[in-house]
Amino acid sequence: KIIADKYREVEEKSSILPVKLLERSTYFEGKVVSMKKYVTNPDKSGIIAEFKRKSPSKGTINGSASVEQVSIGYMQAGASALSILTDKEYFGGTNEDLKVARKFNFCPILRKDFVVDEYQIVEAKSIGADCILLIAAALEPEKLKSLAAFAKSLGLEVLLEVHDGEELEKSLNENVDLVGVNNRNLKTFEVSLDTSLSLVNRIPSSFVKVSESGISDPNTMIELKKAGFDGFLIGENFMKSARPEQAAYNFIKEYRK
Ligand code: IGP
Repeated sequence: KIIADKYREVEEKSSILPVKLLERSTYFEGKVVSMKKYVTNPDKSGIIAEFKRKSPSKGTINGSASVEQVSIGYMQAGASALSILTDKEYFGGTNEDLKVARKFNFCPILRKDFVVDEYQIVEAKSIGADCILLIAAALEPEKLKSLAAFAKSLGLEVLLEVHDGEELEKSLNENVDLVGVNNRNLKTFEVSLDTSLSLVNRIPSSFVKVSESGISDPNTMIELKKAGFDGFLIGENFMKSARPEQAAYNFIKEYRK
């Protein structure tokens, strides 16, 4: 359903605003900051801190947070990178959110959306993203590969999201930079960390490994790190707080103890 809606959205937008216009945006010529490098930098926490107002599984998570304040605070707290939702319909995000985060932060930014078309990749680049998400469950392997190649041609990095071994095997390709294992099953919304633990050793070492979703305890992060993960994508656990940046600060402080 989300994917079908996304195809419709892209079709409408791409006919209104031609790619040529996007190419003239402020960020199109800009330098990309490597998510791969920041996530594996041992001086940083490995956390990709997410800005997410709502989700299909939880409804409203935070209706009042400021993307400027939260994104700056996440980075001051010790996050390695940012993930900004830009899907409006299901997650309450906007391209403007990512632009604001870009304006105030030098770190790598993941554009969190459901990419189904090259148009969205040009758009990601034009609003200042460094990395895009490609979801194995939503794309045919051939299409995923060509979208990944297109992202690379613009200098963007690619995070491939999988949630089982089959998806990993059929969708992994050389244009991918980071592999994210989503602990949340997108069909049932059930969260299980075993998803990450059982897949980590099947991801070749040339890829940066990210565990996504449902991480709410610094000890869990320690366990995932020991198992071989470099990166940790954390959203709700921070965003459900009235001060997400403070929640991130406390979490990272506890993790470093
Ligand atoms: C963050 P959580 O449980 O910490 O809020 O999860 C992130 O992994 C999650 O938002 C996510 C997501 C996605 C959102 C993972 N894959 C794909 C939208 C689309």
